[in-house]
Amino acid sequence: MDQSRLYNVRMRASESASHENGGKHISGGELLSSYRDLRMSVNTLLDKALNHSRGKPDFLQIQCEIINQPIKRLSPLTVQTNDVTTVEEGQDLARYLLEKAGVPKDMIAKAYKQIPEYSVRGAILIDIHTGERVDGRIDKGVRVSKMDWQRDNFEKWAKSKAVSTNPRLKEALVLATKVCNHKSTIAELCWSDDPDYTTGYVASKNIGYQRITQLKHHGDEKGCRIFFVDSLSDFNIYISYLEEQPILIQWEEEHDTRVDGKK
Ligand code: PML
Ligand code: MG
Repeated sequence: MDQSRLYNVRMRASESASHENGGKHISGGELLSSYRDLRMSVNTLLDKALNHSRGKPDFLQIQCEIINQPIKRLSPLTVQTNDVTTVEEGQDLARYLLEKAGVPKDMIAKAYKQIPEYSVRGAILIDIHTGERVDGRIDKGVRVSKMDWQRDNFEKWAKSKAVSTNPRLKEALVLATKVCNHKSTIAELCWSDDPDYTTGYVASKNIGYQRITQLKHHGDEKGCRIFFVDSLSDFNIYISYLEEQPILIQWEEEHDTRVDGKK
């Protein structure tokens, strides 16, 4: 067995029935694992599914699959935390940051009008020129997969940046770094569907990963994940990048840059 080969390990859990049969989404998770660490990796995702604030799963699936494509390494987006005192202040800041990232103001307004209609477990894609949803995945949305950040390197990064080793931050930063690395992604807007987690973020290549401490009220189970996209001339290639391209986040202190781009 070649120990350098990695497996994509993914989990999904839902209540009442499976997702495709109308069950309520409880939890999902993604990681990359060596063969040697597979047992531990499966247990990590099993723990996540069994101890979740959205409820106890009645349907739970964990899948392991060898990765055959070359793995691309990316530096994490720069991270900044914006403390806000109300959800209104947080949402105003999110709109401001989306505009700064390159999404036209009227399209941000159009997207926000649609958010209450969505009940999607993955991400939705919105075209920045029309403000229309373009993924066509109805209530499934797009699930970004095949990505991870090895623990030692993540912990070294967190120590150097004086941020906590919060696993949610890690998972979301891995995903945002992968998504924003594609030239067709202009920005991502996200907040959690977990009722006890109010921090969300706006991310893009130019503004980095901008955490906002309140994007929803405590107790609210409605999450949001929107990718604002431009020039999707080849929709299938974009989706295949999100779902299939294996990515490992790799932080190198010597290549680190500040938000303004200087060393
Ligand atoms: C999620 O839980 O699904 C998304 C969490 C987004 C924010 C993570 C953070 O930066 O703390
Ligand atoms: Mg969640």
